[in-house]
Amino acid sequence: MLARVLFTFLMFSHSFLVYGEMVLYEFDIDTKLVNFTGTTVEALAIGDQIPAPTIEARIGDVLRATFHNRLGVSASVHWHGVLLPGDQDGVPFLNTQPIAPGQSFTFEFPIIQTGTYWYHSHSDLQVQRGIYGAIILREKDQPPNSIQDEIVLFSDWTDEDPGSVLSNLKKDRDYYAYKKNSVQSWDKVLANGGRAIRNRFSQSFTRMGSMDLADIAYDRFLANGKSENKLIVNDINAEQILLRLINGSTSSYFDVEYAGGPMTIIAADGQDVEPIRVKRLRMSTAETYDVLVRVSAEASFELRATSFDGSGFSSTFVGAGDRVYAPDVPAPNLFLMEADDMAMGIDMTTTPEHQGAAEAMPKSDDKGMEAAMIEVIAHMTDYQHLVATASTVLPTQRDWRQIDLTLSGNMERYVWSFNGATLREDDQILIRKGENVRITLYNGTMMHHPLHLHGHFFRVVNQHGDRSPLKHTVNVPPMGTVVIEFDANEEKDWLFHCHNQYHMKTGMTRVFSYEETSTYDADTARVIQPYLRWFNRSKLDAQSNFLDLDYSLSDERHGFQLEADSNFDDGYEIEATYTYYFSRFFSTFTGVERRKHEEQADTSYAIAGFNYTLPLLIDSEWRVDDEGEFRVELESELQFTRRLGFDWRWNTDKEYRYRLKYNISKRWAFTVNSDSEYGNGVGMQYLF
Ligand SMILES: [Cu+2]
Repeated sequence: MLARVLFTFLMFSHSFLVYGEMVLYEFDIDTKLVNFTGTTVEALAIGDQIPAPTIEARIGDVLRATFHNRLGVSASVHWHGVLLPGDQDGVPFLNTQPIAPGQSFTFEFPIIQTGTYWYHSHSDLQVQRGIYGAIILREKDQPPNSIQDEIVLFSDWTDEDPGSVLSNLKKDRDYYAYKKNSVQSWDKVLANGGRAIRNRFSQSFTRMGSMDLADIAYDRFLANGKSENKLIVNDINAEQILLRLINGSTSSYFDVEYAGGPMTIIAADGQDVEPIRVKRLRMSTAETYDVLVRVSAEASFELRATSFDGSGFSSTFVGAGDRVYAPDVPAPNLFLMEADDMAMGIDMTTTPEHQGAAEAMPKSDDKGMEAAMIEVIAHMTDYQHLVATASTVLPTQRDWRQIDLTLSGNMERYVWSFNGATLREDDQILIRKGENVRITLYNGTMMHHPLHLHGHFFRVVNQHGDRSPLKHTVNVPPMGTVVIEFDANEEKDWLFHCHNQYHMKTGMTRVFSYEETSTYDADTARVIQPYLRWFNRSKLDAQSNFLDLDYSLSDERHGFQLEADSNFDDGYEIEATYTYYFSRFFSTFTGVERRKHEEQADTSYAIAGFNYTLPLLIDSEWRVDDEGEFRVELESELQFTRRLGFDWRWNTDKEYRYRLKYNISKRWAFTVNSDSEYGNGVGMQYLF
């Protein structure tokens, strides 16, 4: 169905805004067939466009936007970074009702800020399917001779249904690493030499596991909905234009570089900052940056946004002349990268030195460039260089509330959380209107997390003290600590979450509630978080010497497992257990086992015990049965190459199973095994 787009201005004279205008938008939210890869698939679109049409308004205007949901499922629209009344924020169930199928919703709020922002669905994983667009909020009066500005909205695309992406991540953390050929196997560790080997041992010994940049293998990276995008420079004599960069991806970070020379950052997350010149800019998911770039009548300069795992990029060519390409950004070498490097923002793949001052001098008549700008930052990966244009110090003489949040997760089971608890388990953080809130964010995981607070700007405390920049989204690198502070000047309830949609939906979310005015209902956590549900992670092993079915159903905290194996002759073993996961490293279980060994008769036992991950990432199971028999079992696996792996298990009853596995796809593998009970054999393994 074609979407209707209505765009009118009305004078707004008799109301509370004496100088503003009512800006009206009206869109359908509907499905749309797209073909980004050669395959046609069904996506979701606002106004029949991906990205959605750009919404523009000026400070003092009232924005009234109506959305008609033509989908068979409910939808929502959140205004990312826009300050507005809570009931317009668009988080379903928390502060705005979802737009039910066939229903419409009209948002209406005054515009009280300027800058580059974006809007997107906050329902399910609809962002991944196309429901995102740009917002430009301008000054009341456009300054004379103002420079041409253009949106460049980056995103990531997979032909696969995002719900199935998440189920696959729940089955195996390396599900997409296999597809991307980025499995961190031992052949690569060895090829990278001594330091990589030391890293691997220390990461296994400390049980941290290896560094991970991106969980998902994307089919395309897009800029304004295209792999290759063109921007026309209107004025042939123009020397520079303003690019409003938006990372509207679902879970990608981009390294952005411009072929026409350093970009001058003048705003971050819609807020003005002192201009700085940057050769390569790391953009976390959901951040925006306004940058000035040089243009030329003779050249078409490439703006390249490379996914920071090196798996692909989008190109935007600015201008109409001969093409000038941005350099390739080498894929980072995860084997040589240690957590400290990432926490400090040092990227081992780039030259750490800044460019020489002479080379970096502003071209000819870039007036107004300050001395500080002579320096060009080679690769900006954190916020140390951002300086607000005025003091951002919070009101003095107020109470401070200190909140400590550890970003936590279990990559193996793909559960993400704060302080070890998902939203469903620990939902609210209470604050009071009129206090200053300081949050110390410590990232205890091996991934980056882009954290976003609704309804407020926070200061990201950096070396510039009083002039620490204001942002709405902040990256916390692996093992890194970031301190943010905000003025609690709102009411009711606001979401705080990782903007990696797959992390948000699996638990890394909290609600900031103003004590006196909160309307939060604990039951809503379940509804906000539909992906905190049961996931299946199972394996079938059909071997010449036995058949083994390993079936597991779990949510973030509980698991039910059924393991059955048999040689269909004189031996079998069936074990049914319930597991409670306390942490990444520790879980307890209880259940029943029935087994028969060769000549012996069938016997059944009740069993109970715990699992604990030992250094070198060896899983240990300590169990006792109702006859007082005690058993310890150890198991682990080694990935030699992308396809070739080895796993083993051994227990104190002298039972063992060794298996060599050769993956022909992520789900199917040839296996050769040796089992103490069933002897030797060959067969196939299937992951489902
Ligand atoms: Cu995250």
